[in-house]
Amino acid sequence: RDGKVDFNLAEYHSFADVINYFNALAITYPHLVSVQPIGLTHEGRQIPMIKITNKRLSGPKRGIWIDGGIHAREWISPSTVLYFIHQLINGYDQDPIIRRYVDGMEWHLTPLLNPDGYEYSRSSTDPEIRLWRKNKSPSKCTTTAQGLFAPPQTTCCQGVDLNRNFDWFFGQVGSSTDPCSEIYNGAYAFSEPETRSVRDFISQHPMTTFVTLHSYSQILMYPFGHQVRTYSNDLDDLRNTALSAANALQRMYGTTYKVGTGADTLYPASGGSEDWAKGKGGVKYSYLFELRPEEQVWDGFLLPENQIMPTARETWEAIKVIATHTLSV
Ligand code: ING
Ligand code: ZN
Repeated sequence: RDGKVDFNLAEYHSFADVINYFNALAITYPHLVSVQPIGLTHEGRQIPMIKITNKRLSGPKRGIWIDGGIHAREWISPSTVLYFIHQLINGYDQDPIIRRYVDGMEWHLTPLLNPDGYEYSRSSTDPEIRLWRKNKSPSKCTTTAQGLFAPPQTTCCQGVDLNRNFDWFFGQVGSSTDPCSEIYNGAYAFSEPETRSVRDFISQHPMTTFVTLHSYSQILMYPFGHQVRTYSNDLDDLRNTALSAANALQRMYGTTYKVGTGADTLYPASGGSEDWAKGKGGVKYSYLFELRPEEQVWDGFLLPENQIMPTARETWEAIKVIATHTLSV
């Protein structure tokens, strides 16, 4: 439960609930909160972003970006970002560490980067719909020859995998040019309003830190994910920070995380936001969390609501480590 604003963090929420929650926060905590949508989706929804900082303090502040919900079916990710928002706002008067974070940094939190996909995923328990991953970009058709005497086949499909649509070795590995694929990368880099909104916001608001939340597998990734054994020149700093973040996370409930690049821990894939943020977005600390549950389960996207709070709490411990490093560079 939130303090002054009534909102149950322990359940999954609709897009409309999140919008209403943000508006209530902006009214209740005007000195800390601004609501600043970063763009419009294909279906005309606003992509909600909340900025949290002590507005009474001017002067330079470190920028930190956290997004969730880039993939529609990964419901735990938006819920975890909402918990971070709650912690920052409600901890401000109680906890001196949080006060340092909110005084010294500008937090930019986007819990639902893909609201069209999220709302679609919420609309049915039919696996085709509940397990939707992409956005809801208009249908694209491809025609393929069937051989000498059969007529050519045309198939049309909706949606781009937004985490293949960033400009980082776009279209090279772990992505597809087939619009019907789950990992369809789109017609060109930044063809999608959701990815363009991230690019445009970050180019206008430089960030020290970029964090993107996915599920599932319990992995904390740092760049680069497009090729195995490929790292930034400050690898040691990124890796050591990630290791202490994963340690802090584990201390809470014993949840174990792997730490490494996406390519080294899972599979190589290009066009991801975390790689783009580090490689082209001017960010120092760039991380991707694969939240609960562990890798081995088959129904990992259907995380029960009773796991929202533990997942959010332990992940917040990791975020605090990353925030402390953000303040110290
Ligand atoms: N996982 C990420 C994906 O976009 C990833 C992880 C990114 C792996 C980049 C390797 C490289 O495929 C989810 N949850 O989709
Ligand atoms: Zn994902």
